[in-house]
Amino acid sequence: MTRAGFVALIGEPNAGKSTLLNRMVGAKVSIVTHKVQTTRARIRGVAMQDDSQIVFVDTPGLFQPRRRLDRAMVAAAWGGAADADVVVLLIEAHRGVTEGVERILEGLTDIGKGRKVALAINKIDRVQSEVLLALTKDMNERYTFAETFMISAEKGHGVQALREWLAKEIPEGPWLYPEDQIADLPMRMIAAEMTREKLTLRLHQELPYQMTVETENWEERKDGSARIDQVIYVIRDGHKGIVLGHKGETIKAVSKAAREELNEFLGRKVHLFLQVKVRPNWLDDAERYSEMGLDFKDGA
Ligand SMILES: Nc1nc2c(ncn2[C@@H]2O[C@H](COP(=O)(O)OP(=O)(O)OP(=O)(O)O)[C@@H](O)[C@H]2O)c(=O)[nH]1
Ligand SMILES: [Mg+2]
Repeated sequence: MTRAGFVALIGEPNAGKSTLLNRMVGAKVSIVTHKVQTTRARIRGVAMQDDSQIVFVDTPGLFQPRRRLDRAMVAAAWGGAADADVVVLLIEAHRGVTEGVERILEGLTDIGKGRKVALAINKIDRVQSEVLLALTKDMNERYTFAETFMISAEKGHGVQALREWLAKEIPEGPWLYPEDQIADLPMRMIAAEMTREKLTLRLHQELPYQMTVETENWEERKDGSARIDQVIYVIRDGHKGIVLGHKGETIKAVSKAAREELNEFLGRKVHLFLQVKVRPNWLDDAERYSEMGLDFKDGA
């Protein structure tokens, strides 16, 4: 008897959801940075455990949205939870029960009605064990979690126990993907995300939140390599200058880092071409949202 089901990973921005998804899948499917609001849409990664196929759904962090994009991201995250068989709430061990976590617990009163919710206290490598016991008690007094796990998504501690528990919780049924598939996301989007990760790591302050990357063209070449053309949309002329950098240094470094990661991911040579376009209104442009995998209407 096989099992298959969806497990949504939810939590505040930066909780480590994407890091956990990548560890569960065993490959880098979702981008990770030290900055908040890195993930913008739902990203599916597939993991096998015994006879169970667990489809992990990484979601954007839950926060109080201000802009249209923020609202669409938060809606995508709650939508991921509402569609899942099991929900895992990630919190950061060293930050404890923040206001943001309290707000998520309020949201869970509804979402939790139709499905089990597990708590994963992440980043346990950053705290003493006494802190963990107190936090576990506090969180379980606030919400009836089906189970509590203490993990380090980055180091791997406790992750196998979570995986084995989830494998038993998802419903019986045939697998949803071929056994060797690890992601359900168009390649052009994975490629755009890789470039956005490298940009986010290099750019400061608000700029990462005011740009988006799209793959415009993907050409398979006869020699087995791929030519990938991407556009970086920014909202101001000044931002274009910053993304390009002095003598084009920044964009060159970003392009090199993204290309190297793509080469490795695809297992073949990639020629990556990046172009920067100024689009003052891209944050209110429906087409940009569908390219990101978001629903424009959710941001209204
Ligand atoms: N020390 C420590 N750091 C971690 C752990 N897990 C994740 N991180 C770090 O936390 C930061 C955020 O990780 P992400 O996986 O991008 O977090 P996220 O929840 O997906 O964030 P958003 O996409 O912004 O919602 C990164 O710098 C990770 O390296 C952990 O177990 N221990
Ligand atoms: Mg993320």
